[in-house]
Amino acid sequence: MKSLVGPPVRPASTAAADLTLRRGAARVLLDNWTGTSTVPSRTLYPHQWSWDSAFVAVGLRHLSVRRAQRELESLLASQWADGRIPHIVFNSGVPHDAYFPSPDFWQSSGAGKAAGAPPAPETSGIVQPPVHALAAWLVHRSDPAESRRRGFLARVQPRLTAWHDYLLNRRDLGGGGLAAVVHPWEPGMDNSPCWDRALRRVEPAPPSGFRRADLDHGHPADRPTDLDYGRYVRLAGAYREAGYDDRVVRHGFAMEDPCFNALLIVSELALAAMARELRLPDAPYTLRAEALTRRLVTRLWDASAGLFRVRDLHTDTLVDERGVSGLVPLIVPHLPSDVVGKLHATLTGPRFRAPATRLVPSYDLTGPSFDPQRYWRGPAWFNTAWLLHRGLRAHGLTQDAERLRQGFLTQAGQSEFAEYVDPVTGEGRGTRRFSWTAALTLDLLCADHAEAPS
Ligand code: 9WN
Repeated sequence: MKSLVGPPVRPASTAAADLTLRRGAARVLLDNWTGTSTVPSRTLYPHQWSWDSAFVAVGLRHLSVRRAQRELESLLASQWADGRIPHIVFNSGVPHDAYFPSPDFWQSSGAGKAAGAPPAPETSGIVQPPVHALAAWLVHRSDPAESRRRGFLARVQPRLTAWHDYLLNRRDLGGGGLAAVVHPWEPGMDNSPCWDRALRRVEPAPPSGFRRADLDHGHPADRPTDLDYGRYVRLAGAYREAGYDDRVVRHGFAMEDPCFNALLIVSELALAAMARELRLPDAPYTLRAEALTRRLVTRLWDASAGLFRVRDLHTDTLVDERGVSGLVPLIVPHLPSDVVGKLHATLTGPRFRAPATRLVPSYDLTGPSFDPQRYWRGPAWFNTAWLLHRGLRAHGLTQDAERLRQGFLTQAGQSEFAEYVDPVTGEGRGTRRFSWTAALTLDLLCADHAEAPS
């Protein structure tokens, strides 16, 4: 492996550079806006994605609070009656062959009808990490008067509560009080080495049965392999055949993911803040956040490794891999102090080397499966860096937070708002003009970082 370079240095004329960056980021969001929401990328991801929309709203609030509200509300309009927020909301104007799996694979309005899928629009049947309530709260905070005038929180709060209820009731597959993910696309870190062992149990769907559209736009060396895709298709197809009913399906993949559950905790705290604003009782949310924090530590913390692990519910064991997902719980405000200290040591130690590396690698730099290029197997992503920036600030680690922020802004500008970067060289990877990279750039340039909750 090439030697690690120091953190990128930002130009002396930072004010001028920031203005250029801000304009560039705004341009990406304007170009990727469809009229009701924002596509992650015009080419690779031409529909609305769930956690992307939440990150996009966090950035859009600095351009137009109304548009940020719309972004979230358009996603919530496709929520299923059982509370789930689907990971993709399909744009009916986009041809089916532009993205795989397309609506005719998921068949939400038919196969998902009993589980409460809306008759339109078509959606996927799986979910993504619950960062939406945090995003909604930040959108509210950026202009509380406008938010109150439009009754924004009063409209979104019940839907967000139903979303969390779904996760805590239907997705507590391990019985330990955490939400489980049932497909590698659900934690949003699709081909992380954390899933490798569990995926070996899944018989891949034959490649002749589907055609990948991602390779029309992405480089095969950057994207997941065909074998991984075959397994993704098999798992999603089995869920569809079971009517997306978590009460009857036997999921071939069931994991408790630390990032997913940490975001649930901060989003519960955001719901508590919303409840106070709406003069509703906040105790149900604060109590749930406290209980979830205890369970996160009990079920997923590995003190000897100094990070949170994924729990495989098929074997009821912790997965022996170190991914960035295991660091993201730093964003949880009420963690025990020894956990915070060890997480910080791991983040800054030889396995992740942040913020001395480019952002934060998605996987242990010294791990057996590290690959600086391929998707979630090493490359550094901007959304996880943004979450860790919030985590560092939440625990008073402001110097490292500021270094990470500076590194983020430099990489975003140099890579033309890339989807992710090589953590060693900083070279941009994946698609460019990627929406959440632009949105979170705007947030790191414009936000008052003292806003609560963390
Ligand atoms: C599958 C849209 C999404 C992100 C995910 C990222 C990638 C999709 C794909 O793109 O996943 O959902 O086709 O690879 O892994 O986090 O939400 O940007």
